[in-house]
Amino acid sequence: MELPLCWVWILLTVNMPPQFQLPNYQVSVPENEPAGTRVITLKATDPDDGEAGRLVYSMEALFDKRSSDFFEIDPQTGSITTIQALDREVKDTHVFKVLVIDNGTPQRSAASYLTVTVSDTNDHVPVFEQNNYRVSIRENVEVAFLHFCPPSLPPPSNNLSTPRLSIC
Ligand SMILES: [Ca+2]
Ligand SMILES: [Ca+2]
Repeated sequence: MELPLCWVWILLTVNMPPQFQLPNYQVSVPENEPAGTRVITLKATDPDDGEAGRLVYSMEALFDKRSSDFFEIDPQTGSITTIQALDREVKDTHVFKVLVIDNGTPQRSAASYLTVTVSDTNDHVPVFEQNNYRVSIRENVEVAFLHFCPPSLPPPSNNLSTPRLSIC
C-alpha cells in the first residue's frame, strides 16, 4: 500500500522522544574520594538525526537540595561526577531526577532516576567518652566480665567502625 505524500512527510519529520535504557539507576561511590570522581554516565538514545536528536542532560535533587552541592552532570555527555568529597556520616544517600531533552520541534524529553549510595571507609578513629574509667570488682572472681559501653561513634554501617577494647 502506498502512503499519501503528506503522510510520508509527517512520518519523516515527526520528532521521536529520547529514551534512557532504564527507568532508574543505582550506583555506589566511596566517601572521601576527590572532587571530579566519576559516578556514572546516563546516556539516552534518540533515533532522530540533526537537532531533533541532539540531547541536553540536566538533573535535579529529590528529597534534599543539599545533594546538588555534591554532584554535577555534563549537559552534553550525561556524565555525572562529584563536585566535592562525599561524607557517608553526613549523608549516605542522594537521589536525583535526571532529564534529557532534544532540540527538535516540538522538543521531546525523557526522565530517569538516579540513587547514589555513599559507601563507608574507615575514616574515624574510635574515641572514649571519658579519659579515665574506674571499675570495682570483687576479689576471687574466677571469671571476670567487663561490660563497657561503646564510645560515641557514628552508627556503624559495617565492621569498619566496630570498636574493639583490649586491657593491658
Ligand atoms: Ca528526537
Ligand atoms: Ca566512615
